[in-house]
Amino acid sequence: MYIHAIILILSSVILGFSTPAWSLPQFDIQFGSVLFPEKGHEVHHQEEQPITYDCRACHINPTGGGMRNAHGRQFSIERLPITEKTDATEKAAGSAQLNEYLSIGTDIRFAYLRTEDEATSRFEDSFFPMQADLYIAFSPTDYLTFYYQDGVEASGSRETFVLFQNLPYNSHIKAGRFTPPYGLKLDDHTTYIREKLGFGADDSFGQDSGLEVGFGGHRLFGNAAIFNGGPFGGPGSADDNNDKGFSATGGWKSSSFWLAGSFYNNENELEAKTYAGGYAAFHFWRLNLLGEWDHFEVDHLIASTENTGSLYFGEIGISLLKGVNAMVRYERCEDDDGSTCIDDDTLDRLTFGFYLYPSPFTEFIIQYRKNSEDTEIDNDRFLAMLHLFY
Ligand SMILES: [Ca+2]
Ligand SMILES: [Ca+2]
Repeated sequence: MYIHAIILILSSVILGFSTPAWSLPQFDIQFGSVLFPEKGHEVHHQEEQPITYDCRACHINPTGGGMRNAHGRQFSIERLPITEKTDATEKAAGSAQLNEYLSIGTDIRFAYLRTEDEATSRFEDSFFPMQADLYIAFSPTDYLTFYYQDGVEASGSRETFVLFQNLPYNSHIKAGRFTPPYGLKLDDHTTYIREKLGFGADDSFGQDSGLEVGFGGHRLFGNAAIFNGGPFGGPGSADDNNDKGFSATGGWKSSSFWLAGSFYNNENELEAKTYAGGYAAFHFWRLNLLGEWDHFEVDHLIASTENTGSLYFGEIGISLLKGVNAMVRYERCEDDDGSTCIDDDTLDRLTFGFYLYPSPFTEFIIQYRKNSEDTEIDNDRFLAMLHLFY
């Protein structure tokens, strides 16, 4: 069994491609009160860890995304799917923990994308594997984890780091290659709040090499990182100057309300980028509300031009029944000279979608996105995606 896992890992390392998975803040806010109640002791959080409403409740990476921890796996068989948990799925979830020290995980996303004729997307009518990643985590002690991600698709972006964890105040130190902490960190890399800020697929999801520190308390959380920030940044890039990129995010999360802020600064010989923003989430009844606002300033140093603008994101999700969610999402990008916002001729977006969890470890997404421009063109988009995760 272990030999098979190692062979699989080695072969994916040799293939040398990968893409990161991202966290789902929707889950945090939707299920916060169920999984992490304010009072009393509950369920499946690891006993040695304090209850936190933050990404690290379910992911090994404290800033979210990628491999799930034991609690995340338990959540994905118990709370998420339409079907009830069985002994078989419990056993399957548990088998991710290969032994006391070694655990594995995976994300596979297979998508179908269709766009209207006037869209600039090359995925006009395409099936494609968006992601096929394998994770491995080796934790020789409670305080140390070696984290590896590799797979096919989206070459050049893999999170790989050493993590010192369970430090005082549930804090951590991370050293390696990772996506710097900023904003809601949605799983959808095409949202403006990711794509327009350099956390999209064209920018290797913003990954860079550096150091991060953070903590996840019962309600307060914070994460900060320094990274190379080179003009040709991205995974594995070296730094040819003395400037370092910096980002941080932090705030307050309870089981039904979040309020947090983010900051990002990165200067190199080509450009200087500064972002600041806030995000919030709210849960009541069957509804989840998520919102993020970001202000950005990009100085193009060679051309001596400057562009400032704002990004707006709002989402309302509703849990129709267990394992069946619907959402509507509004996005807007506006800036001074159009160099950030209008490169794809899109200013406003409205996205409608259904998120189904028919069985454990399975997600099925269908989405329709209406793109609106000052000069209207036919560029709406339809997405269907099967996502298997473990
Ligand atoms: Ca630098
Ligand atoms: Ca349009």
